[in-house]
Amino acid sequence: MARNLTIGAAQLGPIQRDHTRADVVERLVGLLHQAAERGVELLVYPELALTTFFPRWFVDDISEADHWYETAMPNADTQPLFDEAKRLGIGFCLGYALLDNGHRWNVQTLVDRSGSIVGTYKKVHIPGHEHHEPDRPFQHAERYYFEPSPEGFPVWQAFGAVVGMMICNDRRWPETYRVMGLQGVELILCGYNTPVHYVPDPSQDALQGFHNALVMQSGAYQNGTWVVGVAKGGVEEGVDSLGQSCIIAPSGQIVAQALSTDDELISARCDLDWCKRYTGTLFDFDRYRRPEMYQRITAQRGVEPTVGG
Ligand code: ING
Repeated sequence: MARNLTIGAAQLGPIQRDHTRADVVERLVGLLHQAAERGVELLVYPELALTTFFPRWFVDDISEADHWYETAMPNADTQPLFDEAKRLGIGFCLGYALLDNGHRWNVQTLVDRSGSIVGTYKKVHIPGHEHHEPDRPFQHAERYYFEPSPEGFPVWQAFGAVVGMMICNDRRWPETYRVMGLQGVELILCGYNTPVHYVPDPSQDALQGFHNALVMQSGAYQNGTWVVGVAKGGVEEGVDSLGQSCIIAPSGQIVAQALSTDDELISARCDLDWCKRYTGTLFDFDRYRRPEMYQRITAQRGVEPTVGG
């Protein structure tokens, strides 16, 4: 018997610096209405879905950036989204910057169909740099603006599934998926902002779409889980970002993909029982994994050469 959940990915086009939260929430609600017409039960928005990707600018005094962070969720600006989603009976996942007791986090909050908060995930793998790098065409100072999560990768029971979350750069790391896979995850929700131009190595620019699909399809297949990747794409404050939001089955196949780099809804009817075809066979972890052979994975961070010199 199939356990179906209709999932939507609400890709966003750019959010410019002078766009207000109210402007953005109007766009989010517009996508929510499209989702309702398609029978979507869970709608996933991108990373930092309420503001422009502000880590592209450096400010010497970080308190000058406080206005980019939410201090509560919901709040006055997002309440219309919470109200409308609840009225329609649609759950959602929303990425934003959170300033909480002096701590700065890059987060996604999952809300169920009755409007209750299921949980908030904090980004674990914070990419980019800590300090101003004036020679760059644009900054990626996430390591200045956000602390790395100390909470790891929890999963939650919601939407009749075991649900986990990850944010942008997290999707490039196999450990992200595996830690959730070891908790029986069936659905991983991921928002991202991926500049097409990778400043440290421009040879990767042409591969951004390939790498995006590569990591999420591999993570889905190797852990027998659905993965939903949702972009904020297009040209934001002069920086071109990848679209290509997609919904990926536990087989690793892409079942829906965005065609634009703008506000665009994609959706799919996802059979959660599809996961078992993988986790119950060739990826039966309990039967086939050899954790005693993987000790380096948690014992060390960087490479420790064992040969050569
Ligand atoms: N963005 C990037 C990603 O993994 C990154 C990482 C860092 C891109 C530096 C470009 C430059 O797609 C986020 N938001 O994690």
